[in-house]
Amino acid sequence: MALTHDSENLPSVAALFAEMGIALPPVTGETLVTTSPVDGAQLARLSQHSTADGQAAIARAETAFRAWRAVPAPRRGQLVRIYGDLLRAHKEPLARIISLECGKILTEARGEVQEVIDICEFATGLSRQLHGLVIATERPGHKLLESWHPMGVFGQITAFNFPAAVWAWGTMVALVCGNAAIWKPSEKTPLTALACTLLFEKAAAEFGDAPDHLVQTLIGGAELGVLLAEDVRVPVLSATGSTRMGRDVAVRVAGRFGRAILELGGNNAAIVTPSADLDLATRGIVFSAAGTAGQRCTTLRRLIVHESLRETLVARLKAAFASLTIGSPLDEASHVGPLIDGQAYDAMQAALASARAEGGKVSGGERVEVPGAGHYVRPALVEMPAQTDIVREETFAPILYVLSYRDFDEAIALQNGVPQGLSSAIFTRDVREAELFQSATGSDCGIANVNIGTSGAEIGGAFGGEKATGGGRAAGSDTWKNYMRRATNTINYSNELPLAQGVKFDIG
Ligand code: UN1
Repeated sequence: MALTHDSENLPSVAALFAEMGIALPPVTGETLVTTSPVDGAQLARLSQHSTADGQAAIARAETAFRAWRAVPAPRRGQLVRIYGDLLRAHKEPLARIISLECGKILTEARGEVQEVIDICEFATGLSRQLHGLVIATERPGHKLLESWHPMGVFGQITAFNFPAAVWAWGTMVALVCGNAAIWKPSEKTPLTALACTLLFEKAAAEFGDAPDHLVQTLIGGAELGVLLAEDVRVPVLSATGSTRMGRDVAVRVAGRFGRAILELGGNNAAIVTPSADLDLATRGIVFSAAGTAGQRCTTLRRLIVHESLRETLVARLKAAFASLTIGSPLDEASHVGPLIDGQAYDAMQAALASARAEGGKVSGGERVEVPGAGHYVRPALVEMPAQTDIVREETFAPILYVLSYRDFDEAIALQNGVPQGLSSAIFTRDVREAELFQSATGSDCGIANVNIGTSGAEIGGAFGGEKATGGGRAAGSDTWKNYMRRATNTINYSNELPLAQGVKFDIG
């Protein structure tokens, strides 16, 4: 039996899988036990892949790639379109699996499945728009152009907090580009990964002539990520997670001249200026800071507020944080679900202790009792005297540090004064401040928003950030180029052989 559900209060994983017309494979060999952050109950026992399984998967993916690259891109797009339609039909059970397994509230889990559907639409359209340039040539009777080709096997390492969407960002685009894909999901969310992969197999069956093993998933520990990072047969690897993990992956991939697409930690800030609409700012701040229990890479972690507003805004935020419903993510009334596990809870409490030691005044952050063994907390607001060491670190929990500023330049310096560079926002009605914030001398992040929070980006824009965030752009805009190799082609259709740069090399 693959499923050994031991909670009476949670929906059955087996029933949710059955609703989608899929079933978990039987368990053999090494097993991985998954538990739900909702109440600590065991959700399932799954077979783990060994590194030998991983090696074999890479070999199968190479074979699949050789067939898939020859299929015209718009036809490849049809597979992704079918997959998107399948997810539309099964949005609710998949959202419930996500909620059960990573603890995000249902509306956000549904939003995550929607994000996958959106990227399927995006990638389907893209499948008719993969294009190169034709460039002016200096030689008569010649043509100079660029063409784009698939890379081969695309490897992907993803985190627990977006257990489906981040995979789809990369894999759906990689597929229309003509690659085969291997996914190493977080050990904390293998059920979502299996559901996504099994549904993909259904889409492939409906499509008809997709090669076998076009999309594979490796369930298991960090050694499988290392395998993907080190294997020269994986020319492009995307990794989403901590900066520590990304540094390790980056070095391994660079050591074999592979291409890495890294989306790592964020330490995102919002500046609130004297002209801001405070009602709108409060709503934007609370969703970005407390949503997903502070476990998005785009979560708002730092508030940089003009000193004249500090007291008013802090009072509003304290009231808003106190009014949030903390509880089971499966309860439609909850705003904030559990942290992923006890380790996340301990890291949050340790960060709050450091903040206190560095002069911070903490409100909230305490454990909230919810039946079962989940780790629920009230989001914390921490007024800091300065941007101290703990503020410059990313703690993956709902802690919002409050800093104040006097001059706008000081606000920008604080915003940029951390190692990470993912997302940023400004709340202002002053067009000069808004423009400056978005200019070359403003925010140094990959995302710079005006009058909305730092989280919840749409899939159309390129997503990722600078500095310790890793510099990668995983999806949206023209990031398909990351999943392809570029060839420059010069064609001579004349009877002469003029050399570039006027070089003469006459023979005979
Ligand atoms: C992440 O937390 O790794 O912008 C991704 C957002 C989501 C994606 C977050 N669309 O918050």
